[in-house]
Amino acid sequence: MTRASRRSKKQRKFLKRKLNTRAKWRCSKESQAIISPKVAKYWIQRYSLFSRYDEGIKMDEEGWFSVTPEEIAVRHAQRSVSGGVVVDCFAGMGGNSIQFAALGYHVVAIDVDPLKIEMASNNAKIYGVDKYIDFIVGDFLHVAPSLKGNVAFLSPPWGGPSYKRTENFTLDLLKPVDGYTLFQVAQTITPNIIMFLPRNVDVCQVEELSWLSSPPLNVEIEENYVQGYVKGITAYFGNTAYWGVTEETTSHNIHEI
Ligand code: MGP
Ligand code: SAH
Repeated sequence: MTRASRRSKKQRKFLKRKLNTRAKWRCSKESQAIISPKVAKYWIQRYSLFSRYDEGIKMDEEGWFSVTPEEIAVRHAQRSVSGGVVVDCFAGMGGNSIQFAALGYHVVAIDVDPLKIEMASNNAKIYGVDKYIDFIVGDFLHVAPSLKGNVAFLSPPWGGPSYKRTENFTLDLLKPVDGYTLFQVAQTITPNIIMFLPRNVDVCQVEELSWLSSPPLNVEIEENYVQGYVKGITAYFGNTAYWGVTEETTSHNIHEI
């Protein structure tokens, strides 16, 4: 690493810390009743989470740190197979469901927490897409086997913001059960699976998920950025993996988006 790139990384860290401190101060001044200091750093990013935030978007604490940033959710929707039904297996605040619906999919949005489903439904109304989404309060592990869809989208809990403390995030750290089980349950819906995962996830393990199917599924892996910061990794399986694993030089395709 050159001295210049080291310096710019340091500067970026400093700027980030400064912004977070400022966010905490503004939160305590402006929105004491709604925003806790724990979510302050996410609140400052609110328009990248929901561009229509000011129109009445509702969030809870887990929602603040888990919702998929809007431009990444748009990307997920654009990268799905065309048309049909998307099952959003861990719907949360509806960040992904809304963008799938906006692109013309019919969405089945599942979340185990009834309050999250209420918030997701409110948020979908703001985007004018609630009529294209069926909301289900339920446990994905129980509901999935009775569903069929063209795409299964999984953004499960990563164990909270502390996910980044580990250098290599292994799939057994996902919740409510390990990533292998989640993937196998999702396969009862469809082999076309999209998973949004931590940026420090063990990419080899992610690739191995494709071997849970016979013949192995195509897999494609990309990093997702917002304003130059990597926010997560998306793995596309089955027909959602456009480029597949056809290159003889690589066992997986990782590219920056
Ligand atoms: P982050 O790493 O907590 O934020 O989450 P940030 O601003 O990159 O933190 P920093 O300390 O590196 O500056 C980044 C993104 O990951 C969030 O915007 C969410 O989209 C996603 N995310 C984070 N968590 C803890 C979860 C989770 O538990 N589940 C899901 N599905 N997504 C999460
Ligand atoms: N992609 C979502 C964020 C998902 S966060 C968004 O953009 O808003 C993960 C979600 O999984 C949380 O809302 C949590 O309530 C939900 N969840 C946890 N265990 C679950 C289970 N067993 N079945 C369904 N949902 C579950």
